[in-house]
Amino acid sequence: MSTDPTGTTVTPVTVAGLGLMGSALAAAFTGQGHPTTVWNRTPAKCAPLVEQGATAAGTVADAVTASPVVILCLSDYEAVRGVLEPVREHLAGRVLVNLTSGTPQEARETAAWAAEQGARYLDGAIMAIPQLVGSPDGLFFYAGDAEAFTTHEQTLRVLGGNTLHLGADHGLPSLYDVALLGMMWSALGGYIQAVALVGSEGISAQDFLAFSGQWLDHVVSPMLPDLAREMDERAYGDDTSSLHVNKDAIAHLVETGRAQGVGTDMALPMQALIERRIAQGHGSDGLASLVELLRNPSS
Ligand code: FVH
Repeated sequence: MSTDPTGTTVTPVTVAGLGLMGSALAAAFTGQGHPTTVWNRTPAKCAPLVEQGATAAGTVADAVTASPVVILCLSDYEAVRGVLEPVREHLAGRVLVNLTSGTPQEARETAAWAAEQGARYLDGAIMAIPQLVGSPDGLFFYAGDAEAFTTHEQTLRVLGGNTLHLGADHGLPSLYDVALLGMMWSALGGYIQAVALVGSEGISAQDFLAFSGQWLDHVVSPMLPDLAREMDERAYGDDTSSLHVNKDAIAHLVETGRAQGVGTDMALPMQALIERRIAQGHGSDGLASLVELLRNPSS
């Protein structure tokens, strides 16, 4: 162990993978005084980190043996296994923290493989862009070896103030990751649809921005708690608006888009879900009721 300039003990870390995200992770560690070893397949990417005080490892074996905590941030899980397999004999007793994006299944398989090597394994998901790494709002999910998380929580907190352990199931960070990304894509898809529509009358995205933000903040976000309760209880009220009402409203959107010569690709899947649920006899339910179609895709 080493100490930072304030005399606090800091854990040496290795960061393997110095893309945009891995470089930001390594920079956060060097910035907080952690002895930081870096490795990247293309060695040139180590240079800016070395200037900030990191040590470049010439080989993966040198990288993983340099620190008790080894952070991996590569393009995908296949790359992770490709990097670690040749150095498997060096992994026993180390804490591997895999911040590479993937599926829950990949996370669980990699955790099982790491256990076979005697490594302690945390899988994680970064809910932040590189510029947010190291900020108090940076959200990082982890799961797996709870003792390893507790031991190294302060070190991991260097990467983001909002650092959470979700439990023993290594697949949960990836599950939360793709769920939240799915929300982002749907919300932004709706926004892009709206901009295309108002743009057909010459209204710029900038001019429409104030209304888009207000709509999300004051109408859409406040609906979430009620929808959450209804989906958990599987009891669907129509306090806000029924599926019948939404069917007519989304038909107006599709009709208007066609009349304005604008694609309605973002709205069509939602329209199909609303019509399907009504056909099942649930037209008096609210929008939360659509979750039943996703819970039972063949229904
Ligand atoms: N950038 C972001 O905003 C997102 C935020 C959320 C989380 N993601 C995930 O983080 C992983 C890395 O993302 P990245 O942005 O750093 O990606 P790149 O800049 O493309 O860097 C990729 C690094 O992976 C190395 N690499 C790829 N394949 C291999 C391989 N077979 N063997 C060894 N290394 C490999 C690559 O090396 P090089 O091309 O520089 O030699 C980079 O270091 C990712 O899972 C995101 O989903 C980021």
